[in-house]
Amino acid sequence: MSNTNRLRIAIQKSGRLSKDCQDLLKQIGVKLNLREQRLIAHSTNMPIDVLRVRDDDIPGLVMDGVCDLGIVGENVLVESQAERQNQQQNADVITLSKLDFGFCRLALAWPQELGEQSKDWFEGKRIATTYPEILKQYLKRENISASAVMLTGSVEVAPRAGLADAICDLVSTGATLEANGLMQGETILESNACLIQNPALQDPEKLALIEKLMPRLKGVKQAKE
Ligand code: PRT
Ligand code: ZN
Repeated sequence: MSNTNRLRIAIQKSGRLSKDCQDLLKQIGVKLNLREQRLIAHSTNMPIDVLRVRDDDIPGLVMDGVCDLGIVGENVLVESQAERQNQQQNADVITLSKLDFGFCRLALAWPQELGEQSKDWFEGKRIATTYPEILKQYLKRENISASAVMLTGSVEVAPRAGLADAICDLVSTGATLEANGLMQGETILESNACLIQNPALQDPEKLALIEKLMPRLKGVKQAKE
């Protein structure tokens, strides 16, 4: 449990979601001194601390109550929930809001030279991915017996390197797939960044602060529409 009476929000330290997270906090009126490369940034105008971590750590920090809120891609959240459920660990969060950044899709892809393929093609194949749990759930749902090969980076080179027959990776523009001679297939998960809360949070002052910030967040989202 969080041992501070300041609201703790986990965001990605450096990566695709960092700037949007920092901008969002600013837009809802949370002033932060982010110049220093520190793990924790204290708000100068509200009882809020921002923890800057790797995105993969954010769901667990919120589920375990180390942080009260977190901003993370649904892809990372869903994968982490499945992993924790497998280990009989608590995997509950409240999704307070889907945010309007971090859009991407988790999609299947295979070497372009093979041309269009149906789902049957995946039978018995090896699929490289950073999201093995989401992939396994999809394969189960679709009754396909294929294996997931876990890779934390450079997934798109796996077929060429002979490590896998196909991949299941995040796509936004499709340029990476194209550059690696891969053809995009079915989307198995659509993802946005989302704001999550620890469901066990009970501190009335923190809950009141969240209640105060949520309409501002809604206002920022509406202003962009
Ligand atoms: O260091 P840390 O662990 O915090 O960061 P990370 O390297 O794991 O994540 P990062 O910063 O790359 O991405 C953070 C989050 O941004 C992801 O979890 C997604 O929710 C979201 N996001 C949105 C994306 C993309 N778009 C995206 N295009 N994450 C990754 N990509 C990669 C993809 O893996 C592929 O390599 O970009 C490439 C494809 O992009 P296109 O435009 O060529 O299709
Ligand atoms: Zn990561």
